[in-house]
Amino acid sequence: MVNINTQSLGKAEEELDVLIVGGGFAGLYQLHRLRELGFNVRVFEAAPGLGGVWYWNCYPGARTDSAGIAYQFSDEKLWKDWDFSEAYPSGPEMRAYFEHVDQKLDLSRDIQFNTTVRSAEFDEDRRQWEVRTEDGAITRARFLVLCTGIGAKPHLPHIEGLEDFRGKYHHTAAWPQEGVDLTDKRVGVIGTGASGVQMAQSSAAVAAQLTVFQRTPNLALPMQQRVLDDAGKQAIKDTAADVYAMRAQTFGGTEYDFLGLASLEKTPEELREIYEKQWGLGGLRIWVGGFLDVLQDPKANRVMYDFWRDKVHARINDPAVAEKLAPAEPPHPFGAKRPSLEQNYFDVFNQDNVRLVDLREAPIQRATAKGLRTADGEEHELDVLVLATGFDAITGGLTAIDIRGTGGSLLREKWENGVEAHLGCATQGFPNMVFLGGPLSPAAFCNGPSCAELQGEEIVQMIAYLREKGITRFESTSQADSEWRALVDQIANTTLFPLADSWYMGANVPGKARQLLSFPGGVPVYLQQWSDQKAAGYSAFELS
Ligand code: N01
Repeated sequence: MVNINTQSLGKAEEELDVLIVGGGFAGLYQLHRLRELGFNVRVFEAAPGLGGVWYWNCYPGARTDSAGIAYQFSDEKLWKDWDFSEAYPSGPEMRAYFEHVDQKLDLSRDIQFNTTVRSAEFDEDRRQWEVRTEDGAITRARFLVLCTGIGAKPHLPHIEGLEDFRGKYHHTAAWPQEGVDLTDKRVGVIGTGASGVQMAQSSAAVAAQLTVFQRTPNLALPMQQRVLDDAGKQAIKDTAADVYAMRAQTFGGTEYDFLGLASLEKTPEELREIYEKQWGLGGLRIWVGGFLDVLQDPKANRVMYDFWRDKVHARINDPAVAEKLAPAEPPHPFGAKRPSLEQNYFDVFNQDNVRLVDLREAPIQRATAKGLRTADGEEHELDVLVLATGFDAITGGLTAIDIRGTGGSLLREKWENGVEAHLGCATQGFPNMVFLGGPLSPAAFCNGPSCAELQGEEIVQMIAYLREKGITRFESTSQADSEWRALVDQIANTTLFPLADSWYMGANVPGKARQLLSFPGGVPVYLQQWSDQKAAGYSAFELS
């Protein structure tokens, strides 16, 4: 459709049908499928390797919180000769998986690594995006497909005096690729989200002293990790096709779905039995595979919280520490912040070399040459400080790029007071541009590879439709964008998500607009909306 110019990679102006930003699950799916359909397509990836978050988040102990059976592509030629060694794969194994995918699908030949996109500007006359990379090269593409994911931009809180600290400090998402030796070191971890929980587990095993700086307890759930023997690996293959078919039909694009709507219709004994069973199965099941009212009704939520709290208290020797990790009053409704999966997170606080500092009691005052000083006057001496402080999640990867749409308007300015985006994939003023796993899509509530494929396939189909009809420009409308946002808000307000200060709500980054940033209606409802759009010839978009 667009003239192909085969000049050397990125150095001169180059014209593509589709330019994809990001080489994680979503970007790779786009590359593979669009190439299959004959589009001239390329991926720009900032890292030297594949995997997106799995490349950057190489901190010790990183692993998936989704079972490997669902956390991979559904293409049989990829899974039939691939095995994870554990039910929940480690970071290094995820990286090996991406190499396997690359080898099977021959992806790298169309991926430009070490290429950070700085800006993108829509050229109305040519109906193309003009994309500039860090090295100054310009690439033109009819369609810009942004696959930057939910965790592309680390959140680094301001800590007074950090430059004075004589030890090393690293954010978990910018962990040195060569690793950091924590053996016999005094390690401090700020943050108790998924990254902090995993860092705490891995550091506690080797550090001379681990200090966990907790602002909000993590209502973490048992992973129930297990090593997969040959029979376990075969069982995964035997059920793979069914699992992949199921992903489009379950709320979170996972291998299970909610058990029912109303936990409170069960007797306490029945409910306990169900929760015990789910606890034993492990994973996020008890959260997005339990009862819907737990996420909607404060009473049902409290029953769940109390069940969780009893379990945690039973594992911690010191009642005062137990109370900080699992307080009598919930810090927020259960599940309104993303629960992490833990293996021995709570147990490490029984070790002599592990200490919990409650930042609600004594906030961090400043960094010193030796460590961190808290408001109670104590100086916590450290050799390594780990910033497990999360991300400017969901929107950060997009707003970090200077994206200028019609009339030179900047995406980051447009979204300053909140995001409006039709189907969570496109927004008025930014023609021929889509984002995957972005704001107002199911992203945060959807198993990554599932939505990379399910939302991704909708995007592929739409681009193919445009080509078939000879349409060279599409744009969302203000009306479609605001109606979609209203739908997200309306569903959100039936849930308890807005009650927590989470990254789901944009509340973890000071100054960021507060709104539920992911579509909370579940994958099937989301896909139905796409299907309606498709049937109507994508009529909510302006096509020309
Ligand atoms: O980030 P987070 P994350 N002073 O935002 C604390 C995915 N992920 O990287 O809760 C002190 O959850 C902050 O405290 P509070 C997954 O979807 C997945 O851990 O705001 N503390 C919080 O405890 C996950 O949900 C995996 O009070 C400060 C922590 O830092 C998402 O990415 C692994 C602070 C940040 O937690 C994000 O997870 C990793 C400050 N100034 C990530 N600022 C797996 O699947 C922040 N905090 C395994």
